[in-house]
Formats: sequence, C-alpha cells, structure tokens
Amino acid sequence: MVALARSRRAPPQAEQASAFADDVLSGLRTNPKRVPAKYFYDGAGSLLFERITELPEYYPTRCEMQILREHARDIAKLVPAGAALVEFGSGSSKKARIMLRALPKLAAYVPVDICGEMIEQEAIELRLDFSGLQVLPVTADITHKFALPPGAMVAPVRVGFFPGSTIGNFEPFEAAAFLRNAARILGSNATLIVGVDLIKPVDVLNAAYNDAAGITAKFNLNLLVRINRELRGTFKLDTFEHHAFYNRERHRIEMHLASLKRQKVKVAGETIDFRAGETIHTENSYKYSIASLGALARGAGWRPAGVWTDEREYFSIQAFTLAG
Ligand code: AVJ
Repeated sequence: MVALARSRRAPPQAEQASAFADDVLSGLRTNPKRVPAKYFYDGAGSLLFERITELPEYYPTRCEMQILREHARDIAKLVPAGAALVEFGSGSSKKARIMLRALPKLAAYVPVDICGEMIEQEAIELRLDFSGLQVLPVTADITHKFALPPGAMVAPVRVGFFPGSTIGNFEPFEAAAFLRNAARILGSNATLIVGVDLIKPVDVLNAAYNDAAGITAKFNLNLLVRINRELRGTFKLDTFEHHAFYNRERHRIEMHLASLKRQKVKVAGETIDFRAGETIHTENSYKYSIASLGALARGAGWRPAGVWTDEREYFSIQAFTLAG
C-alpha cells in the first residue's frame, strides 16, 4: 500500500482574503471597472459553474468530455509510466477521472485549484476510486508561482493537464506567461495537455453564455454576493444585470455586470460610483484556432505533439512537449 502524502497547507486565510480585497478594490477604482474571473469560484460559484456545464446551450464541457472519452487511449500514450499528472485549475476533477482510468501506471495525481474545499473533498473520493494512486491536492492560484509536492517532484517526469479552456480566461500575453511558467514547474521532458475552446459561429457562442435558465447570470451575479459577504459590500443584486456577448475583433466572450442605474456602492468601507449602464467586466473567455494556440505555445517553448477535436470542431484537446 502506497502511503498517502498529506496535502499541502492552504495559504493563510488572511492572505487570501486580502488578495481578494485588493484586487476587487483596485478593479473597481479603475475605468472601465473589472474584477478577475478567478474570483467567481467560491463554494457557491463552483457549484453554479457545475450547473453551467450541464446546460443544453453550454457545449464546451460536453464536447471536451466526449473528446477525452473517445481518445483517452491515444492521449494516454503521451503520458509515460511513473509520471505525475498535474492538473491546473482542477475543480471537480471530472475530466481527470477519464484520464486516470486510461493511466493505470501513473505515480501521482496533483490537482491544483484556488478552491481548497472542492479539491480536498475530491481527493478523498479519488483515493477511494483509484486505490494505489497518490492524490496530492495543492490549494493555489495557478496564475501565481506555486511549488509541487515532493511526491510529484520524485516522479521521473511530470505531465500538465489544463482542460476546460481555462486558458481562455487569460489575456493572450498571460496565456503565454502561463505556458512558460508551466514549462518551468513541470521540468524537462514534460508534456502539457490543454483543452481549448475553438472559434465558431457567433450564435452558438452567444447562446452558451446567455442560457435560457439564467444560471450563467446567477454565476456572474454571485460575484457581487461574494463581495457583499466577504468585503462588507452593499451591492443590490436587482440593480445589476448579466451581460455576455462575443467580441469578434478579439475572439472572446466578454461577461459584464451592468448597473441599471446611477448609484453608489460601498465595498470594504470605500464608496464606488456607478453611472447608469456602467459595467464591471468580470470575464473574458478567449476562443482560439488550433493554429493560434499552437503559435502561442511555440512562443512559450512548447512543441505541438497532438490535436483532437469533436466532429463539429467546437472544442480541442491539444498536446505539447518540451525538449530536453
Ligand atoms: C471555465 C473559463 C472555461 O469561459 O466558458 C462559463 C467559465 N463563464 N460560463 C468559460 C464560464 C461563463 C468557463 N471557463
């Protein structure tokens, strides 16, 4: 029986809370106003996102799961025996489970996520379902530097797994920085498997972020609920509206929260003024072509090693390798 290494400690609560406060306040002081999309994922936000993935209009998760299921054996060929699989922004680990079933010789699975509660709970279940696999969760913000646990460092090679088109939340220059950082963290001979949403007809994109059931709107507005609760915010939810649209020039879905009237809101004791119609930009979800992501990855030192898509070419799994 393999000893289960203890999970790494989350950063002190105070430190996390102040990063949230600093980022929200500085984002609300600027014009146009913005808050980083990573703050959607508190407990309630993570659950709302899970519901989004089941919506009829939200194709990405279903497409990606289908690609993974259909090509798991092929993709698994890029993961050597004894490797550690490091998942960036793992959330519920639903996609990793497909990979794990195809990877019986994996040494360790390292889910890294900003939502500690979620991955600690998942780790317990994964250990039951994959006996003999070391599950080493790391609570960390993947946009910051973080260390891998010793159990991942002793493996002869590390494979990064970054599904969900989370890379689309980054500005292209940030995505390039992330890819460079992933190369550094994973080390020589690493492989990186990335799930990326593709450019497609605008109607399909707009519908995916404006679902009829209003779950995406709830997910977006939950950011204000979180600010109210954690930062003594006074946002009135019925005075803000969910806006989501495809920006063709920049190949991205933008999500905003629009103030329905001129108003003042307090956050952490500070007064924030809103004009009628003024928005808080809460998310970008960039869409790539296979070629455009390939170019970005090459610029960050990675070599394309495989591409898999669904039949409509809505979504892609792209693999890259590092030389020496
Ligand atoms: C988790 C970043 C892939 O951009 O599609 C879903 C988040 N936002 N609906 C996306 C999201 C609104 C999602 N990602």
